[in-house]
Amino acid sequence: MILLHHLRIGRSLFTVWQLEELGIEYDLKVYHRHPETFLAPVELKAVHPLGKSPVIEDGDLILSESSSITTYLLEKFDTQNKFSPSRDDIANWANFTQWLHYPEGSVFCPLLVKMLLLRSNEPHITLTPYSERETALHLSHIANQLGDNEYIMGENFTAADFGVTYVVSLAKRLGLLDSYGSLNDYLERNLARPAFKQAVEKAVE
Ligand SMILES: N[C@@H](CCC(=O)N[C@@H](CS)C(=O)NCC(=O)O)C(=O)O
Repeated sequence: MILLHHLRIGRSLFTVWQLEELGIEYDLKVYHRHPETFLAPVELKAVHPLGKSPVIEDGDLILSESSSITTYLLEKFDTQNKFSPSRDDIANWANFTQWLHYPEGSVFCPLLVKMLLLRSNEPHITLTPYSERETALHLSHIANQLGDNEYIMGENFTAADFGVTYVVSLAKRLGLLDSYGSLNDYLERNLARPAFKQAVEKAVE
């Protein structure tokens, strides 16, 4: 059975959501952040040298990085291609992988900078313009890709929506969604999914 090392509070909730959507049996091991440093506890370093979450264990396999965990779960459990396109249309599949990796690869960094700036409560000569420019670029890019569609790949929910929902939810928490109506709707739609609610019930105390 898959064991997910789940750190409160953070992106591993979105891995719990995936496990729920895919109907996979799993166990959760819950960790809490240090109340002052907000860092993960050292016990997570015994699981994986980076000491970050999510990490899954599946037999002898220990796997970190949200998007590679998603890829693994799809390869192993999404045999009917319910959440990912088939590779028969290689261009469509490649486009899907682009959206699968984009949230962690490109969007998270400027959001993190924004979060740290909000915590420091002071503008910074280079970081403030960087985070303003880049967050606007990426939120507009996501909104353009969505267009009138409900999901990031079009009419159907796919695994690419897990990571995109995560970064859009973080943008919302940082107060960045006011002028992005379609992203607010997208977020509401995805967080209302029964599997997300189930994940919250199991993984949020
Ligand atoms: N790129 C990694 C990022 C993992 C990561 O930074 N996780 C955060 C939680 S959202 C963490 O464990 N932070 C605690 C720490 O750095 O001590 C992924 O996609 O999983």
